[in-house]
Amino acid sequence: ETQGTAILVPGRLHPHALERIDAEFELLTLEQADATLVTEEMAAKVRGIASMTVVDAAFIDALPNLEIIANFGVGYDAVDATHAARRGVMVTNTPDVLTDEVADTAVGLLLNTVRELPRAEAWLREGRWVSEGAYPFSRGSLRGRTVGIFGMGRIGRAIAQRLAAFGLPIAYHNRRPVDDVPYAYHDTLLGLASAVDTLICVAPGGEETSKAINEAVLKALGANGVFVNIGRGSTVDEAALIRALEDGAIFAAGLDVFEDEPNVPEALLAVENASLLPHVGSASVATRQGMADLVADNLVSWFVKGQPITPVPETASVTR
Ligand code: 8YV
Repeated sequence: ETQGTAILVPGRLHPHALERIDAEFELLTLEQADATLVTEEMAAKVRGIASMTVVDAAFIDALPNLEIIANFGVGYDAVDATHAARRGVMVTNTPDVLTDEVADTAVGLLLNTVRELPRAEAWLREGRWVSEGAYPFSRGSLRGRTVGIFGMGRIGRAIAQRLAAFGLPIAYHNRRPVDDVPYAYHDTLLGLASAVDTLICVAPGGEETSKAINEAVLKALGANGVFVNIGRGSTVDEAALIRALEDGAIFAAGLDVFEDEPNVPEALLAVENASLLPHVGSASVATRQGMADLVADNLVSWFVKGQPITPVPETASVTR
């Protein structure tokens, strides 16, 4: 059932995902997900997409026999899932397999931010421990902080569990309150930001959350405020964040994601009170292998059983 079924991979994809798709299906590749690059042969053949790039409505419409888009990543803001649902096209993502990895990264980034650990290591490596003595005491600490989590999904919960074990009180904002968590719910992001001094953004990207972390939210965190983002750069008004860091409206920020990756604004590189990572939240060999397998497994399950493993909510009711 899968042999001979054409799967299109536009842009780059994890090599293990490519290998699996090549072994189980007919693998077609395209430089990028651009509707004008789709040949007549492709349009006739392609029944599935595996990708980690933007898949917009025009690209979906250029493939009339498309049945499924398997997104590499739990965040699928790059895929127009609403349009896919309208067209009866299934969309899958890669939840669960990366939850603990990303939560671990979030805690590491938070510690790096408040305790300046990367700067302290640079101090040692630059020989300054020898020439100048001890690294200055970090002005920040995790001790005494109250944590707000924006996005109480799988990863939000995993972060909350970890930080609760660190002895910190936890509160959260989410579209809806979550039944089975013991943390205080705030029905607005501004309300949450006013109640905490440490805000961790795990919310999905997309229109609904675009620039949700704005000047008012950052101000509400206060001068001791710390903002950590391991969700999507689009969720933050990056210019407002830079101003808040520059003028001391907040204390510090730890960022794994940015508005225009891989381009990080000079102004962010220039501020001392930011810890910056190149979108490595899920990027261990083992976790990326698990994500690649889930992409391939979703395609196999769809074409063999007529059901994917991890459909996104927008397309949960799409059937073959
Ligand atoms: C990936 C991610 O780097 O899962 C996600 O949502 O952001 C990361 O794990 C990304 O999706 C791959 O492009």
